[in-house]
Amino acid sequence: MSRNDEVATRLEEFADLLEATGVEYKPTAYRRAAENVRDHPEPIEGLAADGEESVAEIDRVGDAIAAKIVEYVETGEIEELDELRAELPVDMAGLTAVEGVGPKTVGSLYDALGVSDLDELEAAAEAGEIQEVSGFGAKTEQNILDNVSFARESRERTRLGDARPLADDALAYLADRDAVESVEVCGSIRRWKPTIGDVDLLVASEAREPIVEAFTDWEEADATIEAGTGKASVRADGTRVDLRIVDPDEFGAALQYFTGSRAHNVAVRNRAIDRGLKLNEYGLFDVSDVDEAADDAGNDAGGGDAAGGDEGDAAEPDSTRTGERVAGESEDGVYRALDMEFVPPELREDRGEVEAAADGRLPPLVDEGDLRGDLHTHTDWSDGGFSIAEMARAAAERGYDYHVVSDHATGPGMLGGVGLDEAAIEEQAAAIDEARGEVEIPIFHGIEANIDADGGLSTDDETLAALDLVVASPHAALGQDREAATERLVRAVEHPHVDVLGHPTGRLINERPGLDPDVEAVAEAAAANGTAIEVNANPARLDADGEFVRAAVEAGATIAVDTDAHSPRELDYARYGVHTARRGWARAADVLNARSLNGLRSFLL
Ligand code: DGT
Ligand code: CA
Ligand code: CA
Ligand code: ZN
Repeated sequence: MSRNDEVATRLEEFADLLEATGVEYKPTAYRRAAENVRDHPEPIEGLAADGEESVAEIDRVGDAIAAKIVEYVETGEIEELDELRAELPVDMAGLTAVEGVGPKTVGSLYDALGVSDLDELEAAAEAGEIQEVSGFGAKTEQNILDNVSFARESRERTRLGDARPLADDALAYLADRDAVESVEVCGSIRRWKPTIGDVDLLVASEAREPIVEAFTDWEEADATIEAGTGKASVRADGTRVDLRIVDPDEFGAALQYFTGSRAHNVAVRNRAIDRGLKLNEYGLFDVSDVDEAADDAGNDAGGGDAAGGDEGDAAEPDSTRTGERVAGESEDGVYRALDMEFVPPELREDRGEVEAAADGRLPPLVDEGDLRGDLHTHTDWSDGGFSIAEMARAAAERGYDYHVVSDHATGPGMLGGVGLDEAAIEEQAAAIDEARGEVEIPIFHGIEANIDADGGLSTDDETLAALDLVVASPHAALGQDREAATERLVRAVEHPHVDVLGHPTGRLINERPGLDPDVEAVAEAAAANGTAIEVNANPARLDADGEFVRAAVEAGATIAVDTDAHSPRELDYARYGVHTARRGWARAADVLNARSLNGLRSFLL
């Protein structure tokens, strides 16, 4: 965390505490200042060293806030913040993670009931105490009960979009150390799970200490949790990062083991056992000649009678190096020695991939390089920050063959006049035409229409018919029950003008769960109507998720991998979408925007 981030976080905490104690206006001022400090290009400690005036030159940072920033940089504390913390000793971040609970609610519930953390909040709601507090009702209490466990989980897991860049940074840093022969990420992050518990890194090296030392010296490491001989853990940007160091000839087996998932590993280990082999983090061993006595000396699980072992034995591997080693240096070699195809990490969830790899029928998964364009992007015509030509040019620079502009239409969930009405869409058509003359790749004029609570669209048919492509997405009424959500989405994909069902559940990872439709029913309707199901690659969404994609692919529906970019930089989100599609077993052939320009055109006919 940079000092700018750190200072911004303190200012935000200040804002929350002020708001919780009933202060008006000031919280907004602190939040705006926090945002600008966070985005400010110069290090805040340098400005603070030059004095309050320099700090106050940051936009929206007034004298009073500048003084507090200098105080913090100089002393590590803000006296007034400490006083507020003492007045309201609560886990603000944890409590406000509950959807619908803001700082004001936290303040009221602390005053009335002494609620200070998530456990106490849940207990108070379960006891029916919250609806008795003035200003609260049964509905609020039920909302808290419904959302508290989601909030608890959110606090513990990091979004892939935050963890992956951190892991990439660590990878690049470690790859640069002399003693490191190879380095890889493993764990859930290598499987591209939407959220991750911790980041796991694996290094192959003959050395140990210099690597542990380099790792704890990593610039992003805020604290060392543990530093042993073969492993170490640090905290970076609030996330735990685990490092293990193994000998180069065991790297493949360790990579296989620490990539998980546990369920996948159990299934693979059972296959090894069936073949008289033993698989653990050190390698794949032929144990058919190992006698019981020698084995007992080593370990009491699995081993000599392994060939007859059941899942119970396999769940806890025999973690010795006994037997003749048949594979372990490369991960590919481990799978090969088990007569399996290499299993891409995204598939390792024990959902049939072990059987498919053994039968040689794993699908050739879509790759990052397969995308030929983006079908869902925004410009400054709605809430994007860049012009039509700027966005299309950025797409061309990425090597794409075409670009789709799909700004928001008006409708439910569009606040502050963000969306385009029918007249504005027509006006935009002329602007798109103009941009076509300035950019070398074809630009399609699309729209992101809103799906009403009952599945209708908020833009009229005539306007939709004139557009090149229609993405339809839910933005409001996301708390619907399963039946209503399913009917709504099925109706939307059946709409004759809808080409792509955008971020189908509307979930925001760690923020709101979104709709929970019957994905098979939606997938079948999409296949029957020739409507693509979007994997929205924004790491806050990853929607549809792997499971939904799998249902879509199995139903024969088409997938669209879109970034929903609001800036050229956000086009980089594509990789999260591709790997999410891979988690759903999608091939390039399943992906609409992996098709050529002509392929896309014929789909849209
Ligand atoms: P996470 O961090 O909660 O998102 O999930 P993972 O899958 O990264 O889990 P983690 O970090 O606890 O461990 C990384 C991988 O290492 C895990 O996927 C499988 C493997 N692993 C670690 N400890 C064990 C164990 O005790 N038994 C087995 N079978 N596998 C383990
Ligand atoms: Ca992990
Ligand atoms: Ca771990
Ligand atoms: Zn949207």
